[in-house]
Amino acid sequence: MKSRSILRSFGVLSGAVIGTAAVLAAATPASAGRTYSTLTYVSDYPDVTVTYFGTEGADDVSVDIGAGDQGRITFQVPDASSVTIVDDVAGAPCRVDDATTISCTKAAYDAEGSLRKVMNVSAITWGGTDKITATGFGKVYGSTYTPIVAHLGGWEGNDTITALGGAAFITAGDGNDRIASGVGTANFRNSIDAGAGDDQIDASTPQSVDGIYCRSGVDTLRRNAADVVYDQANCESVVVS
Ligand SMILES: [Ca+2]
Ligand SMILES: [Ca+2]
Repeated sequence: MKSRSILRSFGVLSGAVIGTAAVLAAATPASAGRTYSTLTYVSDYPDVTVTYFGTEGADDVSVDIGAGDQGRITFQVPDASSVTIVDDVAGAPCRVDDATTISCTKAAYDAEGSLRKVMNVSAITWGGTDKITATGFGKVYGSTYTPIVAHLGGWEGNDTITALGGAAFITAGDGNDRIASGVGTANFRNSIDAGAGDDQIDASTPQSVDGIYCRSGVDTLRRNAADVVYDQANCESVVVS
């Protein structure tokens, strides 16, 4: 375990800051001057977005969205010296399990008796060569069962972002990134935005339906016929399988 003095933080947006397009609100010292306003999530009260923020260093974070109503959402950061919850909904769906693990229920009642459901889960890392992995096929019950969407953001650095589970929304940002989109979930199109850089995108997993931006740089894309490429001209090498 590395002994670097890094504040790892993690938050649940409270109802007070979840508007029609809420912005990440947990107080994490990323680089000075970074604009959080580029990240928006549509999440109306009483729905909740749970967000893990990495650091400017090389992060390795995985999130598993468990199946079933009692399944937990688990973040693991194997090389962290500690993990911290910086903001939580009253009723506390999240807890620190150990020095490298935080887990959350999919729903919890707040002090006013409102059931707060987690509809979106995010793992955001900044600079550094980061690894983000999402697994699971978790859904949350409302009037119907709805997939919990994993938002995975790598931003700068040469990142490896892998979504092996259900609904995924991947934003790789700058850097030469390796992106893989897994099987997806019914009635939801995974979203992949590779950002600038020479990226390798694998959206070819059977049953996954992806919407893809290659962006600038020399990109390699593997996809299947059901996928939609929004900027075909920016995808320098494409294999359809
Ligand atoms: Ca990129
Ligand atoms: Ca390109």
